[in-house]
Amino acid sequence: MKKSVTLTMLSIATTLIFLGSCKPKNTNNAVTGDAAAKAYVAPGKYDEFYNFVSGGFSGQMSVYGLPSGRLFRVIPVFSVDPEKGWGYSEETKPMLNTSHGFVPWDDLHHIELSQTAGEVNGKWAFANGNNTPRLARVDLKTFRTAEIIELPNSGGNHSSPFGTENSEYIVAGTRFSVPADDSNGDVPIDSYKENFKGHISFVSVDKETGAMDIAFQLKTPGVNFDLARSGKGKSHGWFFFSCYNTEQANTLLEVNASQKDKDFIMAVNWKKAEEYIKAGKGKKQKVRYAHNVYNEQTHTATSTIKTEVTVLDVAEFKDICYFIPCPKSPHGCDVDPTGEYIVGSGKLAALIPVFSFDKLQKAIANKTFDGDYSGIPVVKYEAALYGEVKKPGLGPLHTEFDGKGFAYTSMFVSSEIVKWNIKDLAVVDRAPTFYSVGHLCIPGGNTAKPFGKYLIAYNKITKDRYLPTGPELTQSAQIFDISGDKMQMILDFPTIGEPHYANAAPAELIKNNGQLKIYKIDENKHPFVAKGESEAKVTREGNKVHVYMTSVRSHFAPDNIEGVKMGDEVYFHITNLEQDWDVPHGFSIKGANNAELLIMPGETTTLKWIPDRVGIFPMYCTDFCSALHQEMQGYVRVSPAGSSVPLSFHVGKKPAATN
Ligand code: RUQ
Ligand code: CUA
Repeated sequence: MKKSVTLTMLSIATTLIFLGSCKPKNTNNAVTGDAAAKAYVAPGKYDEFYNFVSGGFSGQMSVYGLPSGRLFRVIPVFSVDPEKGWGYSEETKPMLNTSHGFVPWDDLHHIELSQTAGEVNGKWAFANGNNTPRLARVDLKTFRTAEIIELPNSGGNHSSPFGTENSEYIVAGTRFSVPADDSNGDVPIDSYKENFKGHISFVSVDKETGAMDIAFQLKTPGVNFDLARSGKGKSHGWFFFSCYNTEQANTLLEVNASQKDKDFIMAVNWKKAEEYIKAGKGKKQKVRYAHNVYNEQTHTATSTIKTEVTVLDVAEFKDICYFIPCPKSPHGCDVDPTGEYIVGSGKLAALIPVFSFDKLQKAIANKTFDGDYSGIPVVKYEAALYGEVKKPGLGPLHTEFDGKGFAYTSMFVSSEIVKWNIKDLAVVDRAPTFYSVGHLCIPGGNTAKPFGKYLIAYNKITKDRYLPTGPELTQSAQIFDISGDKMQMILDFPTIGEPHYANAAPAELIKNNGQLKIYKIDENKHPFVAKGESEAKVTREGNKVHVYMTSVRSHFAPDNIEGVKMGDEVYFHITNLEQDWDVPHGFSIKGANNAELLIMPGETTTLKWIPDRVGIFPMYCTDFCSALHQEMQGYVRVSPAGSSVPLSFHVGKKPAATN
């Protein structure tokens, strides 16, 4: 007994030492020669790439320029953003609805840009919500979140949003296995092995509109799915998922899920799964999940609760899923641009296994199996292995490719990027990062066509890199020039939240994809639009007061409103009449338990306000829109309940009309 306790303690200690990070030596030799010039984008000049970076626990996506590292925009996705009224305006609140109600935050880890024929196409950016499992689609014409779909049967959507080479599907693999939504969840946690299941959602994406739908789910043994990549080229039709906790532990995972020498990469033949679904082999399951869609005509989101999903139990279909042993607690699972090589990054492994798609196919055909795991065949390690990268460094996490025959793997523990040759698996270069690098991004580095010029490391720790800012220091990214044989660090830049993964696309592709500059006022189908000042009005229905308000440089119409009473609910529906690019107006009113609105040209947006006291309430435009922005203001008079002050409104000398 005593011995086993000591052993456990020892193994905890080793694990902790191993997982801690060390600071590389030579911290001052990182930036050399012409580095600054390579990251310099002169004022007024454009960057070469857009970099879409996850905000981690901020729940948002940020957009930077490469190689300058300049921050262009924070796109609110899963978290409310008072700056843009996201989740505060009546129109956007439904976007954050879930089967649990309004969930105003999530943990956004990964970004996937939509693809055509294995290449980034500049249409959409997908993002995962890791907490209340969700998948989001951002429209790159508007840089706004256009759709969010919740994922049933899931707990923590980490293995997501990775997509196929034509974005036929974006996958969402559960990190936490949990009892299925339609089973009795009131079970002992210790019954993990019997009752907990994994689910992977295949979410289809409409080629034209981007509309998402859960096409089907695969029910799998209860393990933790971590990352994933689709096959491409020759391996199109397959998907690969890294799995840890194949020990099926439900407590103290840092020890109990680190027992086995090898966990798995799960290879999924999704084309086969698709055939079974088409043949009606899936089981319909009762579930509840929210599907939220933003409509650009009505400028309004709707949230629908859906109640059914189609599930295939992979144990019942012998040719959908195969496990490939992978040392040890694999995190990243990455596929090279040709689709032949599958790289597993075991956090606790001292080497990097590279699997061959051709060998895997042969092993499956010849049934070169090592038994099964919960009814799923386990392919013999050597039978699928192309080779191992020896002594790469400590704590391999993620790999990206440059399209020139090289792979780059992040080493969390030894804080470095290791460049290696995909063919002979020889390490050819190492560059220190500062510190504890997580994901890497090479523009297009996850696709069939990488733009192998820059590599960005997203680091977990910065320590002495920036001026201190209290107990928490900024997270950071570091850009390397990888156009030569040796990697050269050219820039550090701080990031919002915690950057996990990122994708990048050529600036030309996004810039020329038909960027939306204004919403056309004639096409505005918002039910409370006022298409000109003559349509501005205030109406009352019971205790609901609707203000049809317009904004134009530099006044609101109406800007004086009387006859609002205690007990009323006031809805300010503000239409921005401007039809010029980049002329938003803002709106705010004193005491609103809410945020500002930021209304784009031609758009209508609504702020709900429940007055809490009698008096005069100033309102004003929050966005500096013109020389007379500071004059863009008005008043609302609130009278006691039951008061006889009539509802009236005006702007300028127009007589007060009543309604
Ligand atoms: S993770 S730092 Cu959430 Cu993608 Cu590897
Ligand atoms: Cu409108 Cu300031």
